[in-house]
Amino acid sequence: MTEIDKLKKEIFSLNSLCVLTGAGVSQESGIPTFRGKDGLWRNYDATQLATPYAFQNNPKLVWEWYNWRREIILKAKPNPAHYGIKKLEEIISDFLLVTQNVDDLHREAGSNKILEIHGNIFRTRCTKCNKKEFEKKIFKNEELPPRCKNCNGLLRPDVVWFGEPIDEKIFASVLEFALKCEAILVVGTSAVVYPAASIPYYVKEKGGKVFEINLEPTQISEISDISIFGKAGEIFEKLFIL
Ligand code: BJW
Ligand code: ZN
Repeated sequence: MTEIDKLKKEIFSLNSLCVLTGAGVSQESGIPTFRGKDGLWRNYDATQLATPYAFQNNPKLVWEWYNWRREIILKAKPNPAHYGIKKLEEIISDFLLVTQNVDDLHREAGSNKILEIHGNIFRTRCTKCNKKEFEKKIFKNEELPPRCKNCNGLLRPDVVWFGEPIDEKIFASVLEFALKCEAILVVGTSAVVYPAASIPYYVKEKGGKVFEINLEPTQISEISDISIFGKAGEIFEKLFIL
């Protein structure tokens, strides 16, 4: 039996499943990941731009990066990994998708039971009055950095940067589910960013199973019951050929 067959068998016997996704899930949709050679933009390291310090020092530069990403994302379509995860939501009664991605592609693929723990790239938040707005658009270069229509405060992307806490209520819901689910499927994340990377450990500690799909081994592979190495979209296509 191949690892894919084993995973298929496990999935069809589950009553509850948590899926944790990262940038690798959207790679086949043409969206760059954060780490490795993919994570470079105009010679800037992506992880250095996703910080409150970068925004404080140069909001225009950080906005240019987010605007460039918005442009790529707006052109992108969900791939078989997004659709496969949506299918899992239909098959398994007690289901939760926890995504670190801000690109909205899971929702575009039809996922409903989803928590976006690092926010959403199309939502802005006013740094002065806190007003949030969601619009799938690209800003004109001369509009950057954008200002609040309400109070003229500086707008920021409503995403979670390094050193910033994840919304308390959202993370409480994630933990509640992680501590009761039968298994977690971790897809396309390097699992180096906390607290997201701790979620599979909570599941494992409570006796749940851990499954992983990634191009290469990660820290999660050590605690994983089934690891499948390859492109997530291609693996989901194979998983659901019934
Ligand atoms: C494929 C594929 C294909 C490719 N198919 N696979 C404990 C220890 C050490 C440090 C910390 C700790 N706890 C907290 C910290 C600090 C920090 C942290 O974790 N640092 C580490 C890097 C060391 N964490 C934080 O700061 C967090 N906040 C926090 O802890 O707050 C505490 C606090 C409490 C109270 C008050 C104040 C503070 C916040 C972390 C926020 C992360 N934000 C970002 C940006 C989001 C917005 C945006 O998109 O711009 O989130 S950074 C970036 O990394 C982004 C991602 O969601 C996140 C994870 O990356 P991901 O998704 O795993 O992508 P990659 O590129 O790393 O990996 C891609 C993977 O896919 C690879 O494995 C490939 O092999 C694979 N792949 N193609 C399958 N086709
Ligand atoms: Zn405002």
